[in-house]
Amino acid sequence: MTAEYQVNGAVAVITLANPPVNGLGLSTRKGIVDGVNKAMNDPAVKAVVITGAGKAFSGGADIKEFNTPAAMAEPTLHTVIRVVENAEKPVVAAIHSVAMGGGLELALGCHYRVAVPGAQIALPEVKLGILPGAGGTQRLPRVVGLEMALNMIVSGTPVPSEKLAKTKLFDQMIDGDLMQGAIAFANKVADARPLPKVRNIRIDYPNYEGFLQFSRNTVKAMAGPFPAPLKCVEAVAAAVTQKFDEGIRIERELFLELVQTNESKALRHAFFAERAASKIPDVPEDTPKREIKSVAVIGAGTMGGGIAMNFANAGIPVKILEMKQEALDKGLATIRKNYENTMKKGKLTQEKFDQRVGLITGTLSYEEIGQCDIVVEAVFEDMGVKETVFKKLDEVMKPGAILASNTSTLDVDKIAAFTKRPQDVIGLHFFSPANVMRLLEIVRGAKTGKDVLATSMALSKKIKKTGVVSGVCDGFIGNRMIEQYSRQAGFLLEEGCTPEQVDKAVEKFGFAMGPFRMGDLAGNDIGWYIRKRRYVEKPEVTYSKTADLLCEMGRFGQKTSAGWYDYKPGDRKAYPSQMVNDMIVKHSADLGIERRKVSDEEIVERLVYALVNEGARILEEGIAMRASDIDMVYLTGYGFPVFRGGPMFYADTVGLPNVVMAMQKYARGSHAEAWTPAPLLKRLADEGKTFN
Ligand code: 3H9
Repeated sequence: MTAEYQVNGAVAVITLANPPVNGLGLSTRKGIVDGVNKAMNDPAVKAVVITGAGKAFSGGADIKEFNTPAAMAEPTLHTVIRVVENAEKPVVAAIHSVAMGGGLELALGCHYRVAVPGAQIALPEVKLGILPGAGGTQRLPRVVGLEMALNMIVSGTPVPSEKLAKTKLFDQMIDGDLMQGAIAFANKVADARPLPKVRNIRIDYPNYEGFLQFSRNTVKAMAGPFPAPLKCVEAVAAAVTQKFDEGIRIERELFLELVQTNESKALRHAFFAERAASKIPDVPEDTPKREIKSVAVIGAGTMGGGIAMNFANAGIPVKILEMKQEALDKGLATIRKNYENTMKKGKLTQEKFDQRVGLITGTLSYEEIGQCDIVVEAVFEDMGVKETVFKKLDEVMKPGAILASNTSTLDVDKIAAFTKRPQDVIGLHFFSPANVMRLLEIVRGAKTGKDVLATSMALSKKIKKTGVVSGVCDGFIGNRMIEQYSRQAGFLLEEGCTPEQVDKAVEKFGFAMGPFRMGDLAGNDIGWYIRKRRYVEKPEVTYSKTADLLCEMGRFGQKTSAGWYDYKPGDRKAYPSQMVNDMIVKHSADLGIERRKVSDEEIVERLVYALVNEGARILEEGIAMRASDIDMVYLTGYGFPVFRGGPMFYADTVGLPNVVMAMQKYARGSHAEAWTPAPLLKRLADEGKTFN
């Protein structure tokens, strides 16, 4: 059992001991019930304290157990809380570090709660697409009030314990040693009777109907495709409109409904996927890391500036190197402007603004960056340019400095070979806007040192990115897959779609932006440049020429106020362009294609399954370590709908045999070669297995 029992004078202490965060799995639940029973049967024991070992009181129900028989096995969390609440001797929760979800619900079932300041208190279930299912929606409003409880439950955001000190949630805040304080408190209340129960507290909120209606309206408008937030409101409403036991029944029903939804499964998948991505089997967590106290960035363009901001935000000084004073001044001014805009929105204090701007300096001299611990190159995406830069970096950087390239497609091994220290070279592929997007593809070259990889992973965490390791190939995980998606988007234009129709279908599916609006934002010239290289390197791969024709018209996207769409000055709204649509229709005619009506379903399937098929190849080749890493890349870097869990998880939910069948159907159309199922996809489909 993963809970320990000890008697300390007249107080029994039950310590949850289920690392890493004392998740309330079956064996821990058994341990609690067992401990409470022992304490009740021991006449020497007058009171009980429940606490958690290690870094949490409890992180809540064991999420890994969901949808398995263990989740329903007795004692369930409901039973545990009932046993605690009905105990005839006082039970005190001693809270430190983290009391979340089922952990907080357990504490709410105790007769008393004491806490140290700085503990994170939350009912974060909504972030997993569910709601607190062990009484949280009924008991929290009774101790912190209806409004505060509803905010906490609908947002899932942690509140520091000291902010709740004055509510009925806590009976005492303990400044010194928690266990000493908790035992002293337990001794003090040992003889108190009747024992207080949160369930008996009346919620006093005269105008609750108006408040609940207002909450329903607001939450509905914000919840998007997720059902959980509104159900949270319904469950909390039951706390005021129903008797306690009926409220619990309603909460339970809603919980069981939500736990089965694809949205919740997708969010839980993303939770574990994010944590899995930080693990590299042959680079254990204790791998020695290099110290990063200063950073250099080569290039003060949009990308370089965004990259520099990440490090400054984390308190690390950055030197940006440019070739010309004018470009440097422009880059630094843009960074300043970005910070000013954040300050104007009230998201940055003047002090932090000064600090961050002060951490970023510029230089025109390579010699001045030589002592930096890491340098991130963000120059033009051309191997010749990269060669010049890396040869120079090899000359000037101190021994042990990490040499990183922000290349989005090029061969990191070739780049490493321009230096005499390939073990120090790595790809750090940021996504635009680099100071906003969460993804950092960490490209491991054939010779990249394990310490360099471990340092880069740690650094990604420090700058609040989701680091995902990719092997070396053209485009790495994300851009190699998006190429297949873009190819399909191009073919769809030739066959009968407009950019607007494709974008709308994909956005309805849940993507933040369709491929054509995305192209206009990123700059269509970038793809054009890369395609020109590929026409030479891989002449066998076919593309629609529409994107090239667009670029030949000078329509590079928002930056030229014209791309797949028209734009008005100072306005990012995309207006369908007659000129572009005419070009597309003419191109179809030139190819002798009779345009047809394409359904939204076909658009989505072709784009998403193109991603899935290439993802399967990437997985099979070992470019990605796991399917969930591919999902993380798409969730954090490409706007894939979170509620669908990423392309590989989505394919799993559709069923891989169904994906293969759809691909076979599309293979009967044009460009059949794009629809040859990846061997891994075919095998898993045949064996009735999934990617994840
Ligand atoms: C619930 O309670 C339902 C009830 O209302 C009703 C039931 C009937 N279960 O984040 P970290 C693992 S739903 C299983 O890197 P940190 C995590 O996978 C639950 N495992 O650490 C990772 O494992 P590994 C409501 C869990 O210090 C390791 O712990 N609770 C759970 O940065 C470290 O995680 C939540 O939603 C769990 N509940 O942050 C809380 N939690 O090392 C979710 C964590 O193998 N958890 N793990 O990769 C968190 O927000 C953070 O993990 C926490 C610690 C703040 C606790």
